[in-house]
Amino acid sequence: TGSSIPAFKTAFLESCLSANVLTFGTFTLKSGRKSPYFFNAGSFHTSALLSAISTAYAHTIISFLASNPSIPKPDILFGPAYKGIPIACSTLLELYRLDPETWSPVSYSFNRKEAKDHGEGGNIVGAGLKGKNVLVIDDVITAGTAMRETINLVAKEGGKVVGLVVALDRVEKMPGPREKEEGVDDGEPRMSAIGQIRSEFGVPTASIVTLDDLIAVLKGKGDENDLKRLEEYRRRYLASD
Ligand code: OMP
Repeated sequence: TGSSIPAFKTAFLESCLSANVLTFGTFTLKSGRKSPYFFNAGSFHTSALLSAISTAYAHTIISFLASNPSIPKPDILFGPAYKGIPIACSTLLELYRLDPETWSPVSYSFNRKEAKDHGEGGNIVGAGLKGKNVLVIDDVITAGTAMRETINLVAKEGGKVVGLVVALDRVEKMPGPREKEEGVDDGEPRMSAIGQIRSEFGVPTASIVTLDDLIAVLKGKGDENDLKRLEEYRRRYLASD
């Protein structure tokens, strides 16, 4: 129920709803799934919204690190291009504001989408990743494809991913072989994309909110029909962990 959600999560979701960062309709996802909702981090483009999203990320990161003492101190906050870029920069500023002692030695960086062969060269803008502890920050996880690409990219640059933080964990199960080939879900239970990454790469993960938090906030407030479609979608694709 809504009462069990921390106030900052409710506030974050309410900002997303009022700014249409969260929208309802029919959306084809990167995974091919047809979703009744979509989270567009690109719509967080006003100063007030940027402040709201970076504050929510910063609080999530601080409690994530506090509750996972085995995570080494991050050297870098890495935001994958494109949507991760303003997120990483603004969140690092907010972390510094909240706790300058811990965060002043930390840098941000991000990747170029296009390879650059002149000037300073390389595919990374900001701090280099070689030998560094990298905390990855991104917008959404669905099937985990984007996150896997980022993990590989950081490894290729010689960095070590020490944690992953997203705004929204859609808590969807991994696509099975039949879904990958024919786009048809076989109805079998499967682990979540984030859970799979956590166990496969041994990397701890966190999210500001999940689909369940969104459903809880929408109850009694949102459009009945949207809510029904969200609950149906959740039943169909909900992960087993
Ligand atoms: P996966 O790579 O399947 O985990 O999908 C995550 C990516 O899909 C995100 O980084 C976004 O580019 C995009 N996405 C959204 O931005 N919002 C959503 O609500 C859903 C997706 C998506 O396509 O799954």
